[in-house]
Parts: sequence; C-alpha cells; structure tokens
Amino acid sequence: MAKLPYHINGKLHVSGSSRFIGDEAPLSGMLYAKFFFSPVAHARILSLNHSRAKIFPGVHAVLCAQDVPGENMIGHVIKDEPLFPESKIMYQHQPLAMVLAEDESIAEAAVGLIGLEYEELPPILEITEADERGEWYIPERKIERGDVKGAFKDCAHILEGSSFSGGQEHFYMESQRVRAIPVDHDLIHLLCATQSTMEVQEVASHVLGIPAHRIAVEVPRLGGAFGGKERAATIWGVMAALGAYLTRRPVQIILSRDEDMRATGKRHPFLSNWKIGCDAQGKIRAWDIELMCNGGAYADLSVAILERAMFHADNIYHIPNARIRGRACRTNLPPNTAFRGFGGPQGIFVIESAIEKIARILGKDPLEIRKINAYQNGDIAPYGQIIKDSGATKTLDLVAKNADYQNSLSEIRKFNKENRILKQGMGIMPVKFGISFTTAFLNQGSALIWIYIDGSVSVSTGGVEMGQELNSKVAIVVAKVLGIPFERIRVESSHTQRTGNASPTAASTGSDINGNAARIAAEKLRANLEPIAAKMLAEQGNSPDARVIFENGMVYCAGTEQPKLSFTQVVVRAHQERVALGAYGYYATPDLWFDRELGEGRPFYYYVYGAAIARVELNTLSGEHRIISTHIVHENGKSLHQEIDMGQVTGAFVQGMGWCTMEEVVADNKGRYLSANPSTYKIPGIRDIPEKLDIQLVESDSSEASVFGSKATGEPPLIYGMAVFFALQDAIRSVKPEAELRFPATPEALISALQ
Ligand code: MTE
Ligand code: QUE
Ligand code: MOS
Repeated sequence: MAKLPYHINGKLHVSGSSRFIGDEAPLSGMLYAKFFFSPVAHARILSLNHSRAKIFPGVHAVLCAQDVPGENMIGHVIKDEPLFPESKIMYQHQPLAMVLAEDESIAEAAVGLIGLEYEELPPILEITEADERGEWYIPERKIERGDVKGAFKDCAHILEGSSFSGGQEHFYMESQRVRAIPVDHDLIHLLCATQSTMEVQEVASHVLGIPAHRIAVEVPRLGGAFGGKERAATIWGVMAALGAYLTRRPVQIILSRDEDMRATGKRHPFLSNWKIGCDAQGKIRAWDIELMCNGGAYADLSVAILERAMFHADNIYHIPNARIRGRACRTNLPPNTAFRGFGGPQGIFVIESAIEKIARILGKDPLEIRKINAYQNGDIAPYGQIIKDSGATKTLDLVAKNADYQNSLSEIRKFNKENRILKQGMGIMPVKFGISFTTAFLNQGSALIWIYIDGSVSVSTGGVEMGQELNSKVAIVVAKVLGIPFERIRVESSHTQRTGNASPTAASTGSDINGNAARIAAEKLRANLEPIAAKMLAEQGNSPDARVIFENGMVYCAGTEQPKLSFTQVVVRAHQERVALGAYGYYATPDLWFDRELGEGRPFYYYVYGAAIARVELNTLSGEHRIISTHIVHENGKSLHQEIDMGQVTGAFVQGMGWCTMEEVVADNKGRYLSANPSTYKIPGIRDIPEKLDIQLVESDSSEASVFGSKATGEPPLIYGMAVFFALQDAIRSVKPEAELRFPATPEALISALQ
C-alpha cells in the first residue's frame, strides 16, 4: 500500500498539545483522592481507625470497606478481589482507605493520621513456594497432543532445563488516573484511563449497587497502557465512582509514579521446567513443559495469561508430541496483569531457550535447528489448530539474508579470537503470535458513525486510543469505504453511551475488531447513499445503471472523466429525502472456538509471523554491552499504515529488549517493591536503541487476515527484543560454553554468568 502520512495524534504529541485525563481545568467542588496503602504484604486486619483523618480540616470524607453500598468486589474473571479488604491484607500497598479532600496535600496529610492495627502473616513471594503449597487460582491446565512418553523413547537426544523470565513494569507515561463527575441526579460520568470501558462500568455498577446505565465511562486517549490499564485500571475507576456517588462531588484520582509502581501489578514472572527430545539432526520429537507464573494476590487476568503462554510454548516449531501444563500461582504481590504479549513472550522464551540448548549440545547452527523445525502449512499446533499461510521459514530466511548471517558469524568468530575482553554474539528470535482473544466471546466490537450534513463524519468505536494510533487506522478504513479524505473524519473518544459492551482494547485486536465494525457501519451508510447518488448522477445525464464511485470526496459514474458531484451534495440530498445518515456496525471474529477440557480448538483467527537477528558486543570486564545491529522482518498482511506499523515494531522491540536486558522488578523479602521510580528501575532510553536497526515489513496475502487484508501489529514485535538476550548469551558462551545467563541480562547477570 502507498505511504500514508496521515497520523491523527502525531503532531499533537510532539508539540505537547494532546490532552489527557486530568489536564482539563479543575472542576468547582472537586475532591482529590489519596490512599492509605497497606504497609505490609500479608496480614489480618485488627482495626482501621480513621477518626482523626476524618476531622482534619479540608477533608470531606474517608472511605473504606464499610462504605461500599453494593458488593465490595472488583474481581471480574474470578471473583476474589475486594475493592477494600475487610479482614485480610494481601499485598504491600493495597489500598485500605481513600481520603477525599479539597486538595492533594490535605488528603496526603490526612492519610498520615489513619491508624492500622494488624497481625502480620508470612508473605508468599516466590513461584516455587506458592506452587509447593498448591496456591493456584484454578487447578492445573493441560494441552496434550501425540504420545509424549512414547516419543521420548525414540529420541537421540533428551535435554532438560528450567527457565525463568522476570516481571516488567509498564511504565506508561501517564500514571493511573480518573475523574468522576456526578451529572444530573442519577448519572456518574467517569473519565477514566482504562483500556476497558465496559469493565469499569460493569464493576462500578456492582460496587455501587446501581444499574450500568447510571455510569458512563469515557476515554479520550491514554498516555500509554501496554496492558497495564486493562484490569489494573478498574480499581481506580471504581474508587472514583464510589467517591463521587457518596459525596455528590467530582472526584479526581491521579497516582504518583511511586504510588503507581508500588501498588499496581506487572508482567508475570514465569518459571518453567522442561524436557525436550530430538533426533540426531535436531528435529524435535517430544516437548514436555510445565509453566508456572507468579500471579500476585488476586487472579486478575493470570489464568488467561497463563493460557496464552501455553499456546505459545511451541512458538514457530512443529512438535508432534507435546504436553504443556500450566499453573497460575497466588503470591502476596500486587496482582500481576496484562502486559504486551500477555504471556506469549514468556512461553516463547522457554522453547527458544531449549532450541539454543539443542544447537549447543549438537554443535549445530541455531538458525539451522530453527529452520528444520519450523511450521509448514498443514502442520497442527499442540492445541489442534491447523497452520495455514505459515510465514515462519520465509521470515527466517529473509532476516538471515538481511543480517548477512553467515558472514556475520565468521566475522564474530574472528573478532572473538582477536579480542580478549570484548566479545561479540548473535541471537535469533523467530515469532509466531496468535491473534484473537483466547476467550472467544471477547472477539466482538461495535461502531457508530454519523455523517453530518456538511459532509463531515463522526466515528465512535469501543476501541481505546493509547498511542498505537487506532484512531488513524479507523479513520483510514472509514475514509476508504466512503471515499472521502481522512480530514473529514473525527474519531471520537470511546464512550459507553455511544459504544456499549466494548471488549478491552487488547490482544492486538483493536484495529481488527473496531476497524471491521467501522467498516461495516460505513458500508451501510454507503449503501444508503448509493441510490441517491445514482439518481443525482442520472439527473446530470449519466446512465442510471452505471456503477457509482465514491472517491476523494467526489461521487461519479465509473468511466466518466470529470466528476461534478461532491460527497457533501449527496449527503444533503439524502437528508432531504429522509435517508438515514447514521449507522451502527457490529463485528464478531468468525470461526473461533476452544474446548478447555479437551485442550483443543481454534483459539486464533490468524497468526503474525516474523524474525529478528541481533548482534551485540559485550565488555566482559564491566558487563556493559552495545547492540551493534538488529534486523527484523515482520510479516503483517496488507498494512493499513506502514509508518504506524513501523512505529509499533520499533517501540515493541525496544520494550522487549528492555524487559530482558535491563528492567528488573525487585521486591524485598517482605514483598515491598524497591523498584518504584526511574532511579531504581531502568527502562531503555534513546541511547539504548541499536546503532543499526533495520526493520522490513513484509506484505502478505493471507485468507485469514483482517480488515482490508491487514494484520495486527501491537504486541508480537515485543518478542523480537529477546534476540538481544540470546545474542548476549552467545557472547558469554564464546568464553564459557556451559554458562547460563540469568534473566534479565543486566551487567551483574552477565558478569556472574562468566564467573
Ligand atoms: N502502543 C503504544 N504506543 N502504547 C500502548 O499502550 N499497547 C500495546 C500495543 N501498542 C500500546 C501500544 C498493547 S499491549 C496492545 S494489546 C495493542 O497496542 C492494543 O492496540 P491494538 O489492538 O489496536 O493494536
Ligand atoms: C489475550 C488478551 C486477553 C484475553 C485473552 C487473550 C485479555 C483479556 C481477557 C479476558 C478473559 C476473560 C474475561 C475477561 C477478559 O482475555 O486482554 O473479561 O472474562 O482481558 O488471549 O489480551
Ligand atoms: Mo495488550 S497486553 O493485550 O493490552
């Protein structure tokens, strides 16, 4: 597709003029919330005394569990999470009470007057301890295919290992925030930084004990989310709703960076034990893996995340005999939650670690091992989905060519021979990522479009703009169907009164689902306009049977040279002739099903494929490294907007690289997060981007692609970042072949792997 410069938010963001929740002027009478957070990770509450805080001048209310008018429950998938705990504290920084005051500093001072008596309990923090005690939200899950036990008997090599991948802080620029405004006598309007308007509305209605139509949730845009405002935003949205409902005044919650980092959940750390069997060539025959994740104090999305990790435990490899087991473990940390990739990266990390081990033990090229095992069309994944349009081999071959793989290998060998302290290494990371919510019912969405009589267009979907430029993609789709310039289209905030029951904008399905819903609504409008246009064109002397073309804001008959009719003229006439200029579109992704008992089905509508190769140079004395180059080949159908997709691939790669090389979530032995701001938690900066970053988007023709043949880009490219981890491991192994590099590959981890 041709280059499309159209980007709705780009100029606003770089000029600092895009507005976020909380940027608007304060409302008169608005109360500011601050929280009394739990000082310990696990305890029985004996008493909570807020009488002194309540009478503090400027304090309007102090709310806790006793004040909840409806159900004190915000658990959604599994109902295990209270808004405020009543008897048991489950994690450090769990909110126990909310102070509402005239300004933030008053609220903060009053928080200091709240007294808590508690009986401390030993916290469980580690996966192994939780697993040994059987602290799981649900019993073990299993996916099995072929005869694993039998297959191991015929393997030339059997290797075993265990792999750990760590947590990750979302570090969205905009912290958690919400403004709740009572309007009229019976409505609360929530401007809430959430990826899921429906969930905030639904949970708030249960907590307040009022119908959902009395709560309107609106999201203008988010300053980044990355999964961290999916479930994790609900608690704050509901808190603000509760405050506004009980005080009848606007309430604003904005967490500071420290509060946000201490109180909210992160990417799930995963610990996996595995056994892999292959033949003499390295072709995998059997794969037995158990995945365990650290879910934190409440279930949140842990079970769905574990499931996606299990679905990605094969990555791009066809393994005829596989047993994949998974357990989501409860610990006393803030509930871990969705984070770009949603368990996929964690599952893929394990099989890639195993592949690396096969290559090392067999003394073979890791690229070769990957290629001989890559999915071919017609292969069946362990969960029963038939692989069509596999891009695994194609993208691996292309990235190897772009990175000049064989020559780079000999250069690196030579370099490592000639240099004692500096060592280079190369890492490969192929990706196959399943697109669709694996919870099938979530794969649906709606759009509402109005054409106003000046020919301008207003589009609402349930999708949330969070920097991925969903709004530009929706506008591109509508512009294409109606044949009008993008500038005629305004993509509105996501608002439950315009688009109800919206699934979270997540699982990379935002543009697929909302784009398709908008396409369907726009097609209805076009069908309404076509007969009017045909009549008007016939009045101009055209054949009444000619095909009507809508293009570039003009309307004309196919084959005619100079259009004389504008889109707006057609719209005005349609309105005069009483033809509807508003339409609703509904889309549900077809053909999805999954039987959890059997562990079998078709959980994904399609897959996104790609591969990355990274080359690094490590200083074996200091543990510092630089990324010399990274090559990425990303297959994504017929891109709706190449630059936006390039931005997504670039950002996701950097985020993934940060996860596995520098970002370390650290808690002390009491379950208190020590990493709580940028001085104690290192995210990649501009200087950490590879010196050479070569990204190639590959167009593909897939029968299973989505809106106008495009494919999702949001999450999958994060996985490319792991190429850097394996490159560093390769550099280490040039010195010490048996070395195991721990995750994340910080300078400390690199040095200790060498010792
Ligand atoms: N890009 C930006 N700039 N900011 C974000 O918060 N979230 C990611 C990805 N890209 C995110 C982003 C995640 S986790 C998902 S699921 C997708 O965007 C969601 O949007 P999409 O489905 O429209 O791609
Ligand atoms: C990927 C996702 C999500 C997912 C499954 C995926 C996700 C999400 C849920 C989910 C599951 C059950 C529920 C619910 C949400 O599943 O983001 O409300 O009841 O929220 O494969 O990204
Ligand atoms: Mo993305 S983790 O599915 O919000």
